[in-house]
Amino acid sequence: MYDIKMVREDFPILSRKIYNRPLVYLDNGATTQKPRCVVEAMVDEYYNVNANVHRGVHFLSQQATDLHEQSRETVRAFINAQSAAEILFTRGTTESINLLAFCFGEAFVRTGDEIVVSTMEHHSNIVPWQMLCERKGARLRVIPMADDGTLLLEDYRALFNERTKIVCCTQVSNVLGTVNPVKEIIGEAHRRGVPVLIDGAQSTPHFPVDVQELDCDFFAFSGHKIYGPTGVGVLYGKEEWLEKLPPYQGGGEMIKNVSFERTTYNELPYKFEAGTPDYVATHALARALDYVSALGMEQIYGHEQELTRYAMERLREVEGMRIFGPEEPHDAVVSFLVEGIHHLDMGTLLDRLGIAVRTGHHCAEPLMRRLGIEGTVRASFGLYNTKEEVDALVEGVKRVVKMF
Ligand code: 7TS
Repeated sequence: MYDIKMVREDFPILSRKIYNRPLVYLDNGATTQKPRCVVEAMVDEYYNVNANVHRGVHFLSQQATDLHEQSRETVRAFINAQSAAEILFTRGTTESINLLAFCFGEAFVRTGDEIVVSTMEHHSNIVPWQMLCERKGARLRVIPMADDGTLLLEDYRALFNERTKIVCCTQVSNVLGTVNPVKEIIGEAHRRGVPVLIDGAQSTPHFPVDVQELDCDFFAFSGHKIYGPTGVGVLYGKEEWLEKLPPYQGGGEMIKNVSFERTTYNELPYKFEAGTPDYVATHALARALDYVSALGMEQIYGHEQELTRYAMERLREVEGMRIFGPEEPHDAVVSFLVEGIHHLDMGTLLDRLGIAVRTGHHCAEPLMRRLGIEGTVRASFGLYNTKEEVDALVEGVKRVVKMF
């Protein structure tokens, strides 16, 4: 196990005081804090390397290009993709899914076709597909969910027909912490010749992911949720699929030759990367992946699981406590409500104690509707959180309950 005290020192923000109290940062599902090595990589690149990539013959441009392309290789290794050509840099999970919905939709979706999503998707894995459905006259089908926050796989199997074009499902729910059996979900789809997109925004920061082992066709995640910078993310796609898709945006980088009569497109992955990429952010993302890899994703998983179990157990001491999501497997997100206390009041009062949690619908309104609630209070853990911070949360919740 890694030394949590030393790890916390890598994150300067964690020693901040909020309202004169030590910051207890439990909003890692929204975004994570950045270790020094990530910020320093960005500063160093801007101060010492900065030049546009893939364009210049000059030294700095070559160096920036090398850093950018080495980062692609780091991402490839991190999720175990077969080739770096399968790693597309985007602005984040949201853009990754929009890219796929557009390109896949152009190539494969026609009037009357169907796209499968699950009840517990983040809006970013619903709305782009809905927009595609509107453009094409296609239809969204939804995998239903049991009361305990697990997907109903029998019902999932029954959704398939000859019009099913793609299945889009999150690996971990950002609200419930449910870890979906994505391997099984992918297997069922493949048996019927249907490709699958896995939303890995909430899984990649918490446990090892191997896209070849999962055999998913597409996989999306965000840099900022895994201790990297904002504004960068990844869409992985199997080469055989990416080759079949038309480009997303047009512009520089994505072309081979342009004339007013006809343009030919660049090879993978550049076909999908129009314009100057955020090459400083891709480099810093690679440093973040190096950082978590050095700690060990298995170790991070073990630590966060311990915190999650402890938080669920201790929060249950509070009268009127309702914790959402299944008991097992439950990732590092604990959503709860205390009877008679609005989630916003709970969040606001916890904030006054220096405890940062998220409240509301968490960009999952259809899930809220399914649960029959408007929102929850959500504590989400990262690799640097401690048991003492869980204690602070529980004591904070108890204090709020006393006030009501
Ligand atoms: N998918 C899931 C499962 C997510 O949790 C989020 C962000 C996204 C996609 C979108 O990621 P982005 O980086 O493109 O914005 N989830 C949250 C959250 O739970 N609180 O704030 C953002």
